Amino acid sequence: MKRLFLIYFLISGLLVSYSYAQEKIIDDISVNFGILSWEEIEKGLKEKPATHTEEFHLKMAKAMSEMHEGGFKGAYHVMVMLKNRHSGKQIENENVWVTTLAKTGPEKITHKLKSMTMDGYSGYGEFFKLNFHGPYIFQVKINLKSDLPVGGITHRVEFERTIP
Ligand SMILES: [Cu+2]
Repeated sequence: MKRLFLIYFLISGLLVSYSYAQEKIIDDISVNFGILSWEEIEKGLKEKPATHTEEFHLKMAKAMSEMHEGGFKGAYHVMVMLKNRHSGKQIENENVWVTTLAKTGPEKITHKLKSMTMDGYSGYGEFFKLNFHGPYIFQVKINLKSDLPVGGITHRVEFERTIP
């Protein structure tokens, strides 16, 4: 999902390694995971677009800032996108949860993600208030209504990020 990758890069305007969108495959489901801080979203909102690309940043930053009842200082926008690995078809309207585990402190947060669309892509997202710096584990739990593409109903995959 090159486009998603691009969104995260463009909004931040900087190379922020933890905000890379990353893909993992679990049971033939392609899971794309991304995270972006509220500060970076706000930075994107302050851009004065001079080019089409910058206009696109601003549009995406605005869309993200208004999602899930709005973001706030200290929050991180967590985003998951699902596709059938074989058909490439987006997997929409399913149940997705993310649990964040801080490695440097006693913090464990679980949110059920809400449906979201960005630039034609459907996904799942929510703002998480993360209180620690350093390494975090993001456990993604996916419950599909049917067991398609393959495997059981519940699928789990983990991502790791270092929160600066
Ligand atoms: Cu969102």
